[in-house]
Amino acid sequence: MADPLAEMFAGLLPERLPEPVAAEAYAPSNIALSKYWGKRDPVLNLPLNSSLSISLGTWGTTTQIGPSEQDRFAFNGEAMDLDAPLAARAFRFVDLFRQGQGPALAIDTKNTIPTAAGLASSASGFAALTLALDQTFGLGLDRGALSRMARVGSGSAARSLWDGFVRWDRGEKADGSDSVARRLGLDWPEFRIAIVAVDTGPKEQSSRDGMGHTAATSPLFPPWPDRAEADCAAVEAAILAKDFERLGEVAEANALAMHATMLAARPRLSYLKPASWAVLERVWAARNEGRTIFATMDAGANVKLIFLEDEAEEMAARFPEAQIIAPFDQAPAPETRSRPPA
Ligand code: 2P0
Repeated sequence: MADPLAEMFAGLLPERLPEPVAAEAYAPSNIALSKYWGKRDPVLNLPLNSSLSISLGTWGTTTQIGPSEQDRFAFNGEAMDLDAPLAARAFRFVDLFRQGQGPALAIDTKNTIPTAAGLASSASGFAALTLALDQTFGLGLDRGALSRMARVGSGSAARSLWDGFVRWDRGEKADGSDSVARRLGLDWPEFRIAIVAVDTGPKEQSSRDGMGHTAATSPLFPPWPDRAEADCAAVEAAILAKDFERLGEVAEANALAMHATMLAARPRLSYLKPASWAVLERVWAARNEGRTIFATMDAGANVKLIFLEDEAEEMAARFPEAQIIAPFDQAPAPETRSRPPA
């Protein structure tokens, strides 16, 4: 088989797909504390470095799939044209599952992330779609296999198959079979994440294009993969030791280093806007005043703050505009992650 993606999915799926049944699945969005930025294989969507995230509890995507006379796609309750970018991308992924066998499917997907938070949702979207496809065909695949599949839809989706802290291992193998995510076996109930939404409009460039452009043109990119790998190990160690200061320091430095690679790209890629920098200045001022609050930023202008519950009052006073998430309080029980509809 010449197509490595078809080969990968054929290796994970049964030869004949069962008839689809109605199914529903939920997956949370996630924020990386140590970032994925750059691919070692753009076809299998394999990362240059490992990354580690925190899942966002009830902020995510619920996807229903059922048999249909023809393919249909609805997003947040509105039917979409199948050649609209979102629907087309979703069905390209569905076609990897269908392997040319083609039972028509109706997909209805809804985000539970407040729109004003301005968070991208490809991570929870592809994770929920993968879980729902597993259910609709009654496959019962293990989470590792589902994580590898979701990764093909969007890299960060590999991490959205679990609650809590999740590490996506870079892996070494050319076929990507060891590039898989797993949950760290530790809860941190006091851990908080706050979203400071400074710009909820469309972003300058998709993450996928931005990553490719940075890797291809930024003179600061070559040292990034090794640095990011070391940061990921340091973030994991800090979480396992529940050393919040160490975690915050490395996570913030890692995000800034990623943005530095983008700023040095030619031409420059600047997701951060003046309002983002203003939030960062407030975070650094808070730290100078002894507060234990750190920042991280992704491929967009919004700033995410991390802190522990004992800083909640200070946080609310200093960042009244922030939306605060308690990822371990709000996490639905694992058995509710993927279920047939009532
Ligand atoms: C992350 N981001 O680790 C990093 C930090 C954005 C900045 O993963 O090309 O949409 O679909 O694999 O997953 C966003 O990139 O990229 C992302 P593709 P994806 O969260």
